[in-house]
Amino acid sequence: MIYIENIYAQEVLDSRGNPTIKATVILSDGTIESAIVPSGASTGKREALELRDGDKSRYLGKGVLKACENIDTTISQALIGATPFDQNHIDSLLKSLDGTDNYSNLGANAVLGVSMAIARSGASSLNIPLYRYIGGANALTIPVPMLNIINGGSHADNTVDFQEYMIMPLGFDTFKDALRASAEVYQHLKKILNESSHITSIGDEGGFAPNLKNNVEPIELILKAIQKAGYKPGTDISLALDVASSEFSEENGIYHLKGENRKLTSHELVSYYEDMVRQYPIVSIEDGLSEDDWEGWKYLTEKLGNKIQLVGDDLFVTNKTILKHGIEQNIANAVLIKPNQIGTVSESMQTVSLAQRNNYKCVMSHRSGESEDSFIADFAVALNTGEIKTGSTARSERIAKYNRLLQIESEIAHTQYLGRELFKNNS
Ligand code: 2PG
Ligand code: MG
Repeated sequence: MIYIENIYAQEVLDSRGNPTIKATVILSDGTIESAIVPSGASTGKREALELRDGDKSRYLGKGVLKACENIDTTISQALIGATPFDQNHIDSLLKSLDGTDNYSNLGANAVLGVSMAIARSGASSLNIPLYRYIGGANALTIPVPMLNIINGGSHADNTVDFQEYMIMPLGFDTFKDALRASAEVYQHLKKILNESSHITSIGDEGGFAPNLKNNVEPIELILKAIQKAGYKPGTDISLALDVASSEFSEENGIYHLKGENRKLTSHELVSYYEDMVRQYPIVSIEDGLSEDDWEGWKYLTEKLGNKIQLVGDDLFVTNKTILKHGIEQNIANAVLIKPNQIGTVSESMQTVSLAQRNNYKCVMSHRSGESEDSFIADFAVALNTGEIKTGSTARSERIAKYNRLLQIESEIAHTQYLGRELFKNNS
């Protein structure tokens, strides 16, 4: 019987140059696999705990040596000898070993690294791809990407309040064509920014980060780029936003758009979105209101929930209990899936399954601090999430996921790319 022979951790760097965890698992058959954990900037309050050392003499307090030590001692002691092929059992062991709801003992970064590395080692030992190992025969949907080509908010040092302006290539038959079109739009956007004397430096997720006069100008620029590239906005390529509004909400339910120098109530912000949706081909808005503004979210969902996708990120933090409350109260209609918000592979899968059973859409997602690890590409295919958000078509930590999806698409004989079908029920 094949068993886990060793588990160890290493402190490595993420795409922002901050330390993160690389967990490695060795099986008794000689299989060695690793996983690197990502890290967010605009984190939700209710996310699982990312354990940092807080020792200011190293990495400005951001070191992860304690979390590494937890892997090297407590976690490895508990898991050595176990089978790698029972992911749910492994993840339950990790959960009870930690003993808290949010992994505040061991650190969700320690736990997720091990959880992902074990899944990968299981696949590798059986000599099958990760998406097939996790998803079985049903893993065949290559997700539609949401590509973040203009960065603002806490992912860039510019005047744009909204965090992410994304394109969604819906009008294509394959992921490969969809990605090519997106990359062309990105290059045209660069030219357009250059021609209008805007800077073309990029933000954390590889999108451009120009200083613009309001939160609508990025949309106008992107629409121009889509047309210049020879595509039809709204037919070939649509738009998606991650407003990340928890970042600029104030305690009293007021949203402070600093770039536009004005303050709005939740209802006013919803009207702002309604105007945008009327005017532009926007098919999805993430975190349109803050994680604490559930009343506002109810209103937002009433107003726009049957027209566009409303994604809860900070709102649900990949947590099935919180998502369940949202479903019961008719809040949002989609959930962002970030494994490090919840801690393990199995818990992420449970949240996806709850969403899918209730007709909520799922968007697999990277974090703004990423690495070369492409686990989420396989994970999205395995769970048929149908959508993935993993940055623009620049920066290798983003491209690693897109390139992996190209590989998967070429490996599976009959994949499906559901671009045109994704939002066909929306009015
Ligand atoms: C988000 C993410 C990823 P962060 O808000 O959706 O784009 O950002 O990882 O900083 O939370
Ligand atoms: Mg978000």
